[in-house]
Amino acid sequence: MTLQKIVTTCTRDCPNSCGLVATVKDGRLVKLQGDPNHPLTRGMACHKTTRYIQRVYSPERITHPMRKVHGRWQRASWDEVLDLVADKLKTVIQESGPEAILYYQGYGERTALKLLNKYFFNLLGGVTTLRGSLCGGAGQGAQNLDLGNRISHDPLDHYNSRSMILWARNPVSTNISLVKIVRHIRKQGGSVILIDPARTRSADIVDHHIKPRPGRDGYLAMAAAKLILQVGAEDKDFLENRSTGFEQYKEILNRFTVGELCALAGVGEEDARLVANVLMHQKPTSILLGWGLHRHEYAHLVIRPIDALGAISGNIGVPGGGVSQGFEEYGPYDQYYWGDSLNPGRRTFFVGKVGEEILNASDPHIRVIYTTAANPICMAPNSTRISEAFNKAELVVYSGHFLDDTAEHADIFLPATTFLEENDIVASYGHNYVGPVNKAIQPVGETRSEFAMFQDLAARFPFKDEYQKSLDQWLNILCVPIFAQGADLETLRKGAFRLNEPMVPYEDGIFPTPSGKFQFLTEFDPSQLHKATKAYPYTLLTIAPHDYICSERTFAEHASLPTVMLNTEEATCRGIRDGQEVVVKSPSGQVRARLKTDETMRRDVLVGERGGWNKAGHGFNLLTRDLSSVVGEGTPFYETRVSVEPCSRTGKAGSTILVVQHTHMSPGGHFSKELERQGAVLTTVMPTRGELLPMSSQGFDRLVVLGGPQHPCDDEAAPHFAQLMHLMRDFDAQGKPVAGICLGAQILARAFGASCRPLSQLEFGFVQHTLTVRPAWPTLFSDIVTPFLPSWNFTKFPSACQKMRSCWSRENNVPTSVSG
Ligand SMILES: Nc1nc2c(c(=O)[nH]1)N[C@H]1C(S)=C(S)[C@@H](COP(=O)(O)OP(=O)(O)OC[C@H]3O[C@@H](n4cnc5c(=O)[nH]c(N)nc54)[C@H](O)[C@@H]3O)O[C@H]1N2
Ligand SMILES: Nc1nc2c(c(=O)[nH]1)N[C@H]1C(S)=C(S)[C@@H](COP(=O)(O)OP(=O)(O)OC[C@H]3O[C@@H](n4cnc5c(=O)[nH]c(N)nc54)[C@H](O)[C@@H]3O)O[C@H]1N2
Ligand code: SF4
Ligand SMILES: [Mo]
Repeated sequence: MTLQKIVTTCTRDCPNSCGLVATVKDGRLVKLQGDPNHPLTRGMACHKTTRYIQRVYSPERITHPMRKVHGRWQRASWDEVLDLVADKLKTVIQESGPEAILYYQGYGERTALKLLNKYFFNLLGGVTTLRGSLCGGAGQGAQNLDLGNRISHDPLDHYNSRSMILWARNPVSTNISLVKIVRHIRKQGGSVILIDPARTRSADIVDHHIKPRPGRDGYLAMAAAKLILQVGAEDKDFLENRSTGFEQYKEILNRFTVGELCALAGVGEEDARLVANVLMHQKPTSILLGWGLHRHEYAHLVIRPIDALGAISGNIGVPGGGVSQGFEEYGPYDQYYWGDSLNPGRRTFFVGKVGEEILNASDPHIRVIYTTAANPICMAPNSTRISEAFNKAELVVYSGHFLDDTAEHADIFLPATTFLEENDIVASYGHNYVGPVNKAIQPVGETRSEFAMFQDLAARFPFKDEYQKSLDQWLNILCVPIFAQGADLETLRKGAFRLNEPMVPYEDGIFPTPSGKFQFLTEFDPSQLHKATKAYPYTLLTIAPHDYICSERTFAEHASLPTVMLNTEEATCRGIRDGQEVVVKSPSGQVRARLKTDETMRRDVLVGERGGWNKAGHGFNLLTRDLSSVVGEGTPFYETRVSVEPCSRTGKAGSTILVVQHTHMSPGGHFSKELERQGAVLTTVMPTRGELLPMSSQGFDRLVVLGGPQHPCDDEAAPHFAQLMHLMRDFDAQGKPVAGICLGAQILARAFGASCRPLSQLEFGFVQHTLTVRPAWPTLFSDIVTPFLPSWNFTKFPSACQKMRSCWSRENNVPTSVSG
């Protein structure tokens, strides 16, 4: 037995960028823990990552290249797919020019070597790429106006804070090393305030939770600023000597009373007083802006007043203070190797409107889309438009791990390694350390790192000599700016290295603005802020899920429906209650969901978790609007208004289905989930738990009998079989479809007098199979479950098909059972 411990860094889209130790036993990853030697994360790792081992070895992971032939995925070799891609790129460039190719680089992994992806496309001649951000653009843009260049306090400096404001940030789910700091501040007697319209888990670790109207907390910041000015507690030295525009900002403040500002922000005056008091009496205060604030069209009108509040209260440029947001994760590398200077002036598409941009593109049209580490069809706004755009392309290449929404729209699937199977270097957007990405295990199956994929692809092009270098050679080139700070590749591989960035930015009072000073917001036109309409009364907040990073999950991990949260009284007014199925509608689409009510919530928001896949019925971006923030080219996901209605229970979508389950070990799975997604109401009865089967089919439209460990003929061990067979016959007699799965299929056979017998040969594992009678499903359930049946009923579980030859219902003499 060999046991190895490998120091590495979590590269997932998370500001924590934890140092990790991977334990590998006989070549297999068995444990992932926090690295106690990491100076900031100090042995922490979240539950998502300790569970990441399941993702690496998931049976749902795609571990060999695939290509789509006549709409169906087929396994292929690396040479086959890379030849195909290279040939198509060459043809398109020759016929339409390089801009007919769109390279879409996502946020899944942002390491040093990822610069080279775009470098590849620039060597190719400069394709169409993206601009703007789905994540942080608006906030950066706004802070750059005030500070010149957004620079955040080193998180370790927050240990110097006497108080903290988590402004639109949810560290319990999204940034766990802050949790420790929050606890430290409170233990020292300081206050921590959370400002968030939604009730998140972070509400449990703070002293106060203020719930402003989304996109309007600029008014709260103004109210608090006014209160500080009213008592003369402002930082006069800073305002006089290190800022410009304060007089104009004061004029903006003078246009409102504190009461008016609080009303506009949707908070009480006591909330503004609380913020002001903490800032005045518990200095220094670190104000931490979360990414929730970026997702508004006028995000700058929220963020700039918060910066102003930081300045007025004397919290800018002081240890333990600051208005901090994030860090540049691609910052420390040699930016030349994006390759953008090779082809200046190439076309870019705004990422927040990418569907529209692709569809409107002409001269040239987009013919090839190449995506890496991204799931735009799920994660960018207005999914429907993006699907349409992807469907129009001649070739879509997807590099990733699972068959998510974007992969489903692709023609070529390039199976990528995870960070545990590759070597690299990673910087963070949450702190100042770069960390090693050290390979813990050999790539699973035929997966390859993107670095290896692009190296191999480049071998098919004339620029191969320029591009093909060893991984170490490339890291030595890309990391030159880090080496200039005293590291070398050896040091970087051993553990976290702190970049030469300030603990406390702007400490010298000099700002990289045109004036060299902090710049106040000097114009403010509130008429620009949106109003909710009666038809769509709620602002949809699709926030970070606690258990996953964005859409990084598997299909099977999805519950049947996503959950949305609404204020309890508001739900009552709409005639809906906790646990009920609802339809969430926006002008662009609708999504079915299960309602959770919460009496502590604001009444004007509906909260869901982002990242669930469209194909699993969880796609909230089917509802979101695609537009750009006014400043910073961010994506205002939260400018989406929705309505919530109870699900209609009429027609096909309202089908009422009785499900008979034989053991808690064999729940409904994909089949039942899909029925629910399509609107069926499932009533599950488990006779083995003593629950009674109904006497007849009355009140139900269909029957599903699931599998289980019982022998299909052992009536003594399972005395409910007789009643179940009676029920099956009754459903059938009433013309109501019956589906049996595994054991359910066998009982169905018995119910109609067919035999249930062992196969003539030993059955072990998967065997080749063919469809016997094709049109069974259309007559049974396919009116409600069309999307997924073809891929999994008879094709994936061949042996079950054999078993089912004997299972027939009288109706049309077709099989009525499947194995899942
Ligand atoms: N578990 C987990 N961790 C993650 C991620 C994940 O998906 N899951 N995603 C990662 C990524 S990509 C990012 S960008 C970060 C995001 O990290 P965070 O910013 O901490 O999380 P979000 O949920 O994006 O947004 C935070 C909060 O902003 C609130 N909010 C929205 N609009 C407003 C507003 O107008 N005013 C105020 N005051 N609050 C508002 C939302 O209700 C939400 O609770 O987390 C990273 N970490
Ligand atoms: N409605 C709504 N939508 C949102 C947001 C919101 O708040 N609300 N938040 C936005 C935010 S903050 C973000 S950052 C974006 C994220 O948008 P995306 O980056 O498009 O989405 P992710 O779900 O993070 O998908 C990243 C994928 O990369 C894969 N991956 C990880 N490492 C690698 C690798 O090394 N190589 C390859 N090829 N693949 C890899 C992961 O498995 C995952 O499938 O979504 C945005 N979308
Ligand atoms: S997902 Fe974030 S919190 Fe979890 S281990 Fe990775 S970096 Fe740390
Ligand atoms: Mo993000």
